[in-house]
Amino acid sequence: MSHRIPDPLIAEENTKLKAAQAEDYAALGRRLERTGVDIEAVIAKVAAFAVAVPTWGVGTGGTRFARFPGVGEPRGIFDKLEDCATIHQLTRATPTCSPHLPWDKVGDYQELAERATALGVVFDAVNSNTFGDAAGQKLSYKFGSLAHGDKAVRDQAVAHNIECIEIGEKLGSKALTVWIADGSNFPGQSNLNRVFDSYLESIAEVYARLPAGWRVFIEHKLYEPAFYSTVISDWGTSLMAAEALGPKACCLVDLGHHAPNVNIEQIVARLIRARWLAGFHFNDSKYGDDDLDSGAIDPFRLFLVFNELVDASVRKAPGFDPAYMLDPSHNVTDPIESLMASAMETQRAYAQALLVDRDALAGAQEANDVMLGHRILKAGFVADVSSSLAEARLRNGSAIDAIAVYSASNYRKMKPRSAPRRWFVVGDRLRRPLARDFNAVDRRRQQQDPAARQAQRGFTGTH
Ligand code: LRH
Ligand code: MN
Repeated sequence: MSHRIPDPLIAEENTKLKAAQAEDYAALGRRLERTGVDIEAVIAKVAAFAVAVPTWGVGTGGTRFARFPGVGEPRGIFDKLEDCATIHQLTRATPTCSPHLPWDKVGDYQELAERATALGVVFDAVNSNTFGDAAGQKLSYKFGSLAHGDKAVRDQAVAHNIECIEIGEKLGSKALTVWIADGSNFPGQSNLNRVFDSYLESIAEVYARLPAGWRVFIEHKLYEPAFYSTVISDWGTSLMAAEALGPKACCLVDLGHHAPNVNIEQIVARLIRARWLAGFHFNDSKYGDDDLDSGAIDPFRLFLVFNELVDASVRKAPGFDPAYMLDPSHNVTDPIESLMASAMETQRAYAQALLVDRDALAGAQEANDVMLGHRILKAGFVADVSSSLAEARLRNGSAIDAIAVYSASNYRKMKPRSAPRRWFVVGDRLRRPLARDFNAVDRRRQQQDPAARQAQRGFTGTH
């Protein structure tokens, strides 16, 4: 690892905070004891909480307007793995990372798998990408991929997804996440039924190639980049597809993929009841698919989602085995700081949901004591569980204040990574619509193919 935050620095920073942490933790323990909650039972669960980091999230994000890369940007998947390892080193809540292909393509997957193991990072669900045209790709996905009108394009997209499964097998993944951008911008542009039929036909071919023990996560999204209709636009459509495919298929909920004010926790409750919940892409949003840090805008909504998840785990809901992943994008913050914050705020929502007195809540609901029910639930949300999260990190050998240690570490400056300046800060290039592609540099090195390099020049970086 080019630079690992030294453990003595973590210990040094913890020493400064230990006394206050012990006091806060003891106070929380006494407060919970009064409500019949054993804080040690909560810590045990919180310390075991895990959420995957998206490899595509450790580089600076951007929008169609501009991208402002920071110092020490990851140049490719090997750098991204180091950053994922650093996030886990300081939070002990992110043991896995979710790769995206072709963005994380390399020549030697054995080497990549060994590198991840050496860094203590495990590969989670692999994500396919048929929402952009990769270098050297024969047919364009401009008008769709798995639901494209042309069978040849659908076949190309099916082949890509099967290749993702094969690469995922080499990396130890156990699931494939399929989000497609397929849709239309104008009424009349596509036949709303035929495109879904085409999708079902294509995804069935991918489903048939799932190895034993694998699942396929179908990710719905209301709109963007399609702005009139999206083929897999909502949980109902996703559920119809999963039911058509079979038990290895299930529905992934990205919190940013719904119309404003949609009751996402109720969608989660329905998918759990139907035994089709795959898991989550946690992030937050105020308007559209803003991909902001988890819990940054509406922590109460995140808490209400975890309330459904804890309720399901307490009553041992059949088939309940959700995969937790983060999927934010970072335009103005250091991605590592933000991903640590997202992981810890997701963990906070889980801890708060663990505090809900479920028997008393059921009693109030049965008695239609509306205010009592609301207050019992809200009591979990208003509890300050910060010291229990910090205690879990401390006991897991990491930082009481992960973000303080990170900023004290000077990590970015310590990394011998020259920002691939020549690709991103050439002025005119920023005016081009940018596509999300973090390791153009990697691929170019591999391809050494002047034509591909030329094609690459138009394809620079990240969203
Ligand atoms: C689509 C999405 C999907 C990823 C992409 C990077 O908006 O949430 O999960 O493939 O972001
Ligand atoms: Mn997502």
